[in-house]
Amino acid sequence: MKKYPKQIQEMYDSLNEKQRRYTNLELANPKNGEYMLAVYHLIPGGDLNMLQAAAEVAAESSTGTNFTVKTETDFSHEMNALTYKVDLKNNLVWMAFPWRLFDRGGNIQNILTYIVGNVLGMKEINALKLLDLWFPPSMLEQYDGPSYTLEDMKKYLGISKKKDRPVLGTIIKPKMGLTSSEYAEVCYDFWKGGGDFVKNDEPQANQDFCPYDKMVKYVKEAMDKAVKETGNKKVHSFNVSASDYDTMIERCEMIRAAGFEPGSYAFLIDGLTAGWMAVQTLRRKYPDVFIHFHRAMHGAFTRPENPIGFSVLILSKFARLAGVSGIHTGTAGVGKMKGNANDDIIPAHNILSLIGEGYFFEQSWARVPKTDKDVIRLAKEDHLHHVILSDDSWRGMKKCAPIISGGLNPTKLKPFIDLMKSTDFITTMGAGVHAHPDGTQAGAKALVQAMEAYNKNISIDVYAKTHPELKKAIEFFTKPKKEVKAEESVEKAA
Ligand code: CAP
Ligand code: MG
Ligand code: MG
Ligand code: MG
Repeated sequence: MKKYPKQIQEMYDSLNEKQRRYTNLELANPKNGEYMLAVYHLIPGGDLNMLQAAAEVAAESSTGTNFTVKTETDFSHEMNALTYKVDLKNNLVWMAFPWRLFDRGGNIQNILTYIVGNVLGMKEINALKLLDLWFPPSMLEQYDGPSYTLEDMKKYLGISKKKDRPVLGTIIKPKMGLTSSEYAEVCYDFWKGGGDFVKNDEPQANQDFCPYDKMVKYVKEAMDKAVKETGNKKVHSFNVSASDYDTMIERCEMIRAAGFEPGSYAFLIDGLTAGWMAVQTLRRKYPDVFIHFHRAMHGAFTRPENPIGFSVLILSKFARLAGVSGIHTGTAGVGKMKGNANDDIIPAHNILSLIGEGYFFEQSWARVPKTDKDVIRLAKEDHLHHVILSDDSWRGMKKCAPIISGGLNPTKLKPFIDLMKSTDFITTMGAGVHAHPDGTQAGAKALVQAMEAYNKNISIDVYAKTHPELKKAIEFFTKPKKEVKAEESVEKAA
């Protein structure tokens, strides 16, 4: 009998018996707490229609395969993922995943293996991109969420809430090739110039010209010297990514044994190339340390023109679920990497807020009773005022901080803050500091001066009149340079 709009009805009637078991366009209440919900952009492969292709994806990403098998049971059918809504105009499908499918105890890699695992390689799709996810409260409780947050780091650095500002950071450049002592020298120069935070670059490990133990030792000496001379606390984010668990832990323990006081060091992990097991291991083993997720390789999945993969929002939400303290979320095109507000700012706000807007789902990262109108109103505003996030564990999962880098320099600080409408992030400028005509210390001073100008609501051009390092930075970074004009990124089918 006729149930759905004509085109959908025809597609529904075309489903075979197996595909019907992975389709339920009348799912009463997807947000009943039993399901993790997902939205994919999907273009069918071969001669399949949207519902057929979606059913094949739902099968492969939950309990099924390409045929019905004799071993299925009534209970296994209850664990089927279900297509529950389609938007034929925009090639979108909504899918409900029984979250009991997932490994108990809060395992991210397990979920990804389902929802962006085999399905990305299926012949039944020509395009499949996971755009947004919604986690039910009953699932959130299984996951760690962040422990040491940007709040803790700002407190350690003495950044007051009243005069909030981003943590001013750099990445040591050249990306690779300095000896351990040369590396530490550059750290000292940045900290001496007034910077807060230095990170290893994403490939830093135990290279023969920069032995890890020597790098740790000399960074400690450089930090002690800079703290003494500036009177300010400093932080260094050490890349602890490694070939195996033992080596990663050995690097963490080496840092902790080197005498760094709690709060003065973070653990950087190349989350995609080292893997989610490494990310979650660090979160569980070191809840007192800022866990810094670098997302090298994410472009293979997230670039807007990639039809197969997942969005920056997906990566960022999983980082918060895993309990990462901060993750790179992109400069929304202000810097050198591709991206735009849709791609980068929405994720940044989502992982900061207690109730975050996604592309399709409003995600409450806490058990905020719908009746608690006050908390909901405050939570919606919180990424501006942090009114209740001073200790958001009170209500649920703590915030995860956006870390913004990729081609930024002091002239781009205000433009990015204006786009972000928040100073709740860490900025790390590599070339933006070390390419300064007068070197790293001047580059750091220029960054600090750009921040001062912002806080005083003075344009950097005016402020530069009395701040030579900023003046030189403006001249250097704004002189016309052949920029790779990124063609308008494919508007997400949001
Ligand atoms: C930035 C950076 C970061 C990229 C990563 C680099 O250096 O250190 O790894 O920003 O991109 O290696 O390019 P610059 P994203 O400041 O010199 O550009 O932050 O988008 O993940
Ligand atoms: Mg299989
Ligand atoms: Mg880098
Ligand atoms: Mg760079």
